[in-house]
Amino acid sequence: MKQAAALFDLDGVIVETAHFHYIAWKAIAQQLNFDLTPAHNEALKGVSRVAFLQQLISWSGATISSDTFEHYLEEKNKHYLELIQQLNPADALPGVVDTLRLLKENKIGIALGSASKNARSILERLAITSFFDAIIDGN
Ligand code: GL1
Repeated sequence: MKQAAALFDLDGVIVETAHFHYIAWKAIAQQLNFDLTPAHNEALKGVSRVAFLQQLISWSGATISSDTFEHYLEEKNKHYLELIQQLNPADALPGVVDTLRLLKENKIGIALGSASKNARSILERLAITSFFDAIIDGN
């Protein structure tokens, strides 16, 4: 028997997190003496953390060690996790919770597909984790 399911992206679909990622990436870019603009950020939306940093380093022309690379990844994520502390259930984009509820009532499977490694933390902040039958994230 075929079963219907709905698959959601996270960033920009369930909640607007792009500005938080941008603030955190911009702080790393500054350390590389690179001015990360909203246009650069837009071009990398949906790109994984590692791939984003690789592109940032390429744009900046900097050469860094693998230890520094790892350090930047950690620093960016620590900053991002601090920023998303301000998210709460009211920040789910309009219609998201109603749609999830409707899908649940109609026994339609609900899945999340996101490149973000913080997807579970975001769903928790929005208090909507229990709607999801499957979570496929950057991990
Ligand atoms: C990663 C990047 C973000 C963004 C998301 C995809 O998130 O760092 O800039 O491109 O993937 O929505 P995260 O750091 O949460 O794994």
